[in-house]
Amino acid sequence: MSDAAHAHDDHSHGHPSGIMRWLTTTNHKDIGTMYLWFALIMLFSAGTMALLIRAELFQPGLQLTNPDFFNQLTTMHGLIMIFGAIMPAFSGFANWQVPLMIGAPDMAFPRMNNWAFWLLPVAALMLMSSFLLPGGAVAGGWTMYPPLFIQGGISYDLTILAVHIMGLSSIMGSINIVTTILNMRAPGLTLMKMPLFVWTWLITAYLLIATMPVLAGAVTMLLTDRNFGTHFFNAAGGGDPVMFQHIFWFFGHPEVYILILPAFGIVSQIIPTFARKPLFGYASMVYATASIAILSFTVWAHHMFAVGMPAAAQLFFMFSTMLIAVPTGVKVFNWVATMWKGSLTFETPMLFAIAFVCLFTIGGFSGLVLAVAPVDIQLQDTYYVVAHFHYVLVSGALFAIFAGIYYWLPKWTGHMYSETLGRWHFWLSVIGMNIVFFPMHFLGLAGMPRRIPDYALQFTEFNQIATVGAFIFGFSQLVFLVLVLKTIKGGAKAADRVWEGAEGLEWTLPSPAPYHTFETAPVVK
Ligand code: CU1
Repeated sequence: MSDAAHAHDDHSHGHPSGIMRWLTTTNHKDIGTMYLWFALIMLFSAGTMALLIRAELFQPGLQLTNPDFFNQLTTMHGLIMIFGAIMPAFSGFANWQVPLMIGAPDMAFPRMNNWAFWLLPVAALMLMSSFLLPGGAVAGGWTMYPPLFIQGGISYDLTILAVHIMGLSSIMGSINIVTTILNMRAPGLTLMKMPLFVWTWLITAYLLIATMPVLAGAVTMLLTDRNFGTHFFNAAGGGDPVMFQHIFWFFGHPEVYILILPAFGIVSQIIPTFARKPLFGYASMVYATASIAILSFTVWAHHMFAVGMPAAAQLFFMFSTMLIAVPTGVKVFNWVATMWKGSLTFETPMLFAIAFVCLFTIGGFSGLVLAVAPVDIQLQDTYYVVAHFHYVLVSGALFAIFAGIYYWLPKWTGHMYSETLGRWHFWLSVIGMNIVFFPMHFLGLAGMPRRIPDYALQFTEFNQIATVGAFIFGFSQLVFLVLVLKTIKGGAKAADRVWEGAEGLEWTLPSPAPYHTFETAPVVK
């Protein structure tokens, strides 16, 4: 942090220090920092699980794991990446940037902000410790489908409780974000002048408030089925296991957009800066984001084509899913149009943002393939699905998170990161990521099932390629860790205007560092 920032941000007088400072902080920047560190720790934890999975799959047969432990790894990898890494990382960005970008002194409910964060490590510890319980962690997949989930051991109840706590955290965080954005904008900063990142988080927060209680309801019914003799999902007692899938995916599909809309927001901040042009089609970006959010409630059964449903229902969910490609296409068009004839430069944030546009679009297209009901029935539970959602979540959500970190780290720390290390991290990540996940399309089309520790011989080569890619991708994240630590500890002082040539867009950056927030909305040139 720069000296000037220290003068304004000095909270040391009469305030706790050391660990108590972090436990009790109500400062949005502190809480944003904690969210980001928590997300990074979870990324490395769940990433280690992914490497164990890939090591096991390097060749057919069982090498490192038994089938049950393998399934525990896939479940926990998914749960922790979603609820521990991606969502908290976006919460970190929201905490740092939303107040700064709208000219608010802090979040609307600073104490609730602290509480929302500190629930997360509790939930994560509960989830992780379930590996050590009798019977091990949940092995039925992160989607927790009955009847398998109803039969599991004590860790299944612990997982339900952890999901409740994470949901509580998300709801409190979202109420805070909505209230802050709607009530605490600087005078003159109308909704349609807000930076795109703020817009995408406002819409994401509404999605969270609408869907987290649905997930809570679903897992509560699992809890009572498991412990209190109800039969919501038990066919023998008149219940319906498929109903769980309907309820789960009514949460689960909007959740997909919870994991990607803030990424759209980050990329929409970065591309104009490095193209030195205002964002093309600002209003259409806002409406496209809102359309995606609304449509996301109408597509849930595309995850369940294989359970069997009337042709009319298959058609409805197929076409509603395809419809989402329209607003998403609007966004991709706008990002490309923003770059068109711009004065482009390719610093690390821009590299990750461009990779996002290209590679997320691959994930979008494979999503369209999967939307086609008869095709989906063929590809259900194959590696094609794994390839699809990892293009969306790794080269989509995670790359946007990296882009945003590189973009704002100079503002957050007062130091410039190493562009050399940043480029190494980018190229190793982008190459590694494609080596892991592209061959999975072929494996899936050839019929290799997901969540299985062993496979038939003909799948060997593509699995070996994928595993090599996974270790390249995984270990290149250590470059990122070193870069972040070096940037925090020192390095060149960041300029007031970090990204030169984007002055006309200053107020959306925000730059220079708003250690004091502005009183009225700055005029966009
Ligand atoms: Cu979906």
